[in-house]
Amino acid sequence: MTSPATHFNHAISRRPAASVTGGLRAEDRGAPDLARMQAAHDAYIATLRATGAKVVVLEALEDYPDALFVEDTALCLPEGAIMMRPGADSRMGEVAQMRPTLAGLFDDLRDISGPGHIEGGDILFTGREVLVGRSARTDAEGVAELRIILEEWGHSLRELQTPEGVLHFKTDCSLLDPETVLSTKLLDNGYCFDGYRVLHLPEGEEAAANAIRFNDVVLLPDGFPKTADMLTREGYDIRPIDNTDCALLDGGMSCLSLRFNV
Ligand code: CIR
Repeated sequence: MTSPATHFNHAISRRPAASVTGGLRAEDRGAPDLARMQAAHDAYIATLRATGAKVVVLEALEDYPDALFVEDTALCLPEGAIMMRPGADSRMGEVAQMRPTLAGLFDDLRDISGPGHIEGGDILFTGREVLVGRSARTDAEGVAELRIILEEWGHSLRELQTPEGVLHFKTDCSLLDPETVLSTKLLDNGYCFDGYRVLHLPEGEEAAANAIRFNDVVLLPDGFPKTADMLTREGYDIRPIDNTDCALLDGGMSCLSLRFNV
């Protein structure tokens, strides 16, 4: 079964720049290793391409250390794309860098014009609805502006809360198929995923929560054997990807691409 929330013919990624070593992070656990990060990024793109999707790979942007985390700049839906308005000042300029690429692909391109803020990492499209977590990066005004556009496109938006200390809503969850969500117990507090089947991350493997279902495979951070076993037992075809360096900047599988159908 295919769904516009899990099956895609296109993706956009951006190469990490040397400046990525200065990327934002909640806690400093050391700087990422650029060469290893590039190798992991290559493996990520090859995995997306192996499913048959066309992957556009944009040039690195030295002025924007976090620009490889393209997901935060836009929301791509079947009806069109919406440029976000990041809550991190240093990331605001990334939106204008992404806009021309999406303008070339989408007939209907909208902008969150502010004053509110919203980042793509706080948005989970499940096919039946759009879940948005308010966070330190995504505020009520940003969500309200998104809601107006989504209502016009016939999507319902459910506003939730990203837990304190968690960067983005999707830092702690992923869509595995239109009925199933992978989530930390912390995020799945009993109401977020009402109506979905929820698989909880095994204890100690919460950092594997940011995975992506992309066509018939699930890209999962490498090094989480209990999660890998659980998903394999559940019938998912997993592709482990080294996330060591992105994790130092609070990034995961979803952040590294925009995924859509055109
Ligand atoms: C940031 O703090 O904005 C970046 N270092 C990480 C962004 C991760 N993006 C995402 O989860 N969508």
